[in-house]
Amino acid sequence: MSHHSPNDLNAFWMPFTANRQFKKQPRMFVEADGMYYTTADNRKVLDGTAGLWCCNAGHKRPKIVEAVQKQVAELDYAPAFQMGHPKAFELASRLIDIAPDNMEHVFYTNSGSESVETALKIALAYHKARGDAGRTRLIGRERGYHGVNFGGISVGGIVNNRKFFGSLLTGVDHLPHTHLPDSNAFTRGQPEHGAYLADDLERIVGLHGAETIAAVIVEPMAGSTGVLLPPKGYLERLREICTKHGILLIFDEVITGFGRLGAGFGADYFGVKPDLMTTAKGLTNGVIPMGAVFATAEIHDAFMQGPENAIELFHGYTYSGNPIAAAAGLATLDTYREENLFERAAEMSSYWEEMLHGLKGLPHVIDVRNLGLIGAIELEPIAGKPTERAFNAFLECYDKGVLIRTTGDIIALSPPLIIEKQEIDRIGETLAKVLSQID
Ligand code: PXG
Repeated sequence: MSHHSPNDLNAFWMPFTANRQFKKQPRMFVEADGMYYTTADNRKVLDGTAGLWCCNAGHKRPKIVEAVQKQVAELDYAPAFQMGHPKAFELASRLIDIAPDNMEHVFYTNSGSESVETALKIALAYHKARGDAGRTRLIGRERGYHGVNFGGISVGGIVNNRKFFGSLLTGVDHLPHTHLPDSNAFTRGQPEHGAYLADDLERIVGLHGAETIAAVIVEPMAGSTGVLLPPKGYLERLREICTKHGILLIFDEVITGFGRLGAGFGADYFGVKPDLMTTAKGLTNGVIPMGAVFATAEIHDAFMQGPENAIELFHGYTYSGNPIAAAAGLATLDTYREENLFERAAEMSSYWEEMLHGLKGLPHVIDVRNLGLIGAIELEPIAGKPTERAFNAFLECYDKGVLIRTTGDIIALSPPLIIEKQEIDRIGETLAKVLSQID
């Protein structure tokens, strides 16, 4: 098959990309299959990142391809409001089957960012529906990533994602992040130190009054900021304090959902139950945009009052529960189950951990972190040139046929859950070579 690259790249303003650098030296994928991308210059690139943490079953999976093809030819679109179609209901039931057991309802969105906005709005409206309308504050965390819409960047804590965009939501406060390199560097799995950081929520409650706080939102494991793991006991403590004060706990599981940690969801892996859970990405294996917010019966039922013909929640999207996305979601769940991919991720995680921690001692490496099929290698930044060292590692790895992600000077890895041991070896060998070569 031949692939033509367009010779004018100017019109497309690319997201979260160094546009001018990219357009001078474009990196184009034209095909994908299993663990590998094919580039426009016909090279195979091993996918060390599952696309952007989303293609958990790998690429071009036959069931998913077929389901999408079939669905688009059968029912392309059905109105999302006041009308339904069977697959959206079937998928919701299937999602509830695999979700933590306190989750009983699903609200569809089209992305992680929309799932976050949806969960924050549900939290606010829930308290109002119960006559507790004074609870309007939202608490996020430093270095948190909750997508790029206004609610998400307000509760989020990544400085560059916030500081260019005005005053954001009011009534937001932040917990401290959980990165303690002095005590936790090179820990395998969850770090020992830092559970006390959750107690900062008590300080925030003391400052504002619990009766003003609607919800706390955190990633059970912070991905985008460079893989910051929850210290042992930290999430349990957050849960305890939220429950004590009637504050809803939202887990943003956009990355940790659908097997990434070797369990269905982060909530399962850590054994801590949130009140709301935001997901996207792995829900459809990244194939069709779709997100879902999971809610407890208690939250859902608080809305189900008043006249039966009245709308209970004034929220939703044209593409909520879109038929093609729902078909992709169903086939994705089939694929995860038939191949036991969540269990597989758990089984592979110790081999994965060995590979990552084998990189300790290489030039520039100041920390290695891992959990499930996630890994991070933190590099010492080049003095005066933050991000440059990691970005060079990214370019070198790409040349050598391995796709990695970088954020700041942190390399983040999150391969499809179908990865084989020799592919883990290949990632390790490539990183070792590149880290020894680059400045
Ligand atoms: N919440 C979390 C926890 C996320 O990780 C979003 C919300 C937003 O999802 P959407 O679908 O709106 O992008 C995310 C997305 C990276 C990377 O390389 C991470 C994300 C997206 C793109 C790149 O770290 N996370």
